[in-house]
Amino acid sequence: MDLKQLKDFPPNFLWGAGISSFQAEGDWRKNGQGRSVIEYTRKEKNTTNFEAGVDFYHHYKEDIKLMKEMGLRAFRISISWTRIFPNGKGKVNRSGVEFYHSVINQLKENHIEPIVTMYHFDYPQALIDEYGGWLDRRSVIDYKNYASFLFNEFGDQVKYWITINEQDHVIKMPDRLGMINAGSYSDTEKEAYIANHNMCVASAEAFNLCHLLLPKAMIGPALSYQVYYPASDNPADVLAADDLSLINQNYLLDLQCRGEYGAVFTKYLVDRGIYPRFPESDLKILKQNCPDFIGVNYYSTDDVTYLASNGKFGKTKGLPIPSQENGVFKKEKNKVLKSTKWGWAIDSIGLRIALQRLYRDYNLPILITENGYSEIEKVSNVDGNETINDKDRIIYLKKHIQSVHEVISEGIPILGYCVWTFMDVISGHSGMNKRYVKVV
Ligand code: BGP
Repeated sequence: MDLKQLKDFPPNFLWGAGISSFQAEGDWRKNGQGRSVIEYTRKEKNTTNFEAGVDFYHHYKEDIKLMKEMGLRAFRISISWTRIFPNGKGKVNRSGVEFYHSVINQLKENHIEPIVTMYHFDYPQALIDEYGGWLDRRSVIDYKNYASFLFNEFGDQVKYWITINEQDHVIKMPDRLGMINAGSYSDTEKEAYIANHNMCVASAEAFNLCHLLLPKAMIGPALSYQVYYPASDNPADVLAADDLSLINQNYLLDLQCRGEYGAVFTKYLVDRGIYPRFPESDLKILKQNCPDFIGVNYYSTDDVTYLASNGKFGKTKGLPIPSQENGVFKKEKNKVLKSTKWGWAIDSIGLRIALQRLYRDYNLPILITENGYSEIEKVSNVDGNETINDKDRIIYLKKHIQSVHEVISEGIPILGYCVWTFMDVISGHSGMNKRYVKVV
């Protein structure tokens, strides 16, 4: 609906940007850093790997100075678990700890609020080698110990914590779970939901620890949240859009914010024989320990039609995130919205819908942990100066921020907005060509 008047953004609104350790830092396996699954992750053809990153490790002081000049009030970093514990647990690498102290101090000195993600895709390879990582219950203990170390070490400086980045994606990407030889998601669905369960219990343990040790801090997950539109007014498509929203994202928030699998999701897992086995007491842990906010990575929306089983019940297609599942849904191209070169629909109203739905369903403050526009930048010469025309990105950001402004005016508590990103980091799958910032 149109709003008659907009409220001001709150004075303490976290106007920020974000990066992740593996995309930005570089300094690969130097200064004591251990191996992570990222080293073995599927890489698109002809793309850069993450070895050098964009050298944030050596340039963070200059970078933070630039952030200050830009007026950033918050910066989301992720801590590389294997810089702290090269083997995922046990012996601490002091040089890694000092690096993050220095980054956080530098941010604080420049009046930029650090937002710290504890694990952003780069899971310790040593834990995979030892017991299979998230597929084994021991992963919960190791994550809890890692979280406890971070809270004790950095807790006096860091107020905003993010437990796991995009768990909803990680469980559907076998290589990020350390299953290097896994063929496709459909081969490994059972494992995905075991990993998902362990991650949820680990997160709940971290929420609990954070609340005990750092009562003034706030902690929450960051998930990739999309809006799914029915591609037609056929009720079967409306149901498919709801179903996809449940099996891709709401299932996770139901577990983390309500401590329950939910009736429809339980039936989905049981029908496919992939409901994980776990002790009954886990549900108590989940119910008693909920996040203080929801972090949202929002880029685009999708249209959805119903896809009949046709004798292939539960068969999925599309990697790493399925684009269809027989008996549930099939994604379709939206006829109204434009897309980026990577096919992501550009939809600022979708962000407003996403924020409204999240607040309606979970009644928690929301932090926009990622939002941004990717492009293949073309340098052109204007009056003897090399420049890039990034008009489309400016429009994208303005419109998305307008949506945030509208939901704030509707009374929905939004803690901040972190653009992806401030620096020219390497894309998760598409190397250096996919850019989120203008570089000249
Ligand atoms: C999110 C990740 C980020 C970042 C972003 C953009 O899923 O949390 O790490 O990569 O997507 O995606 P991409 O780099 O593939 O364009």
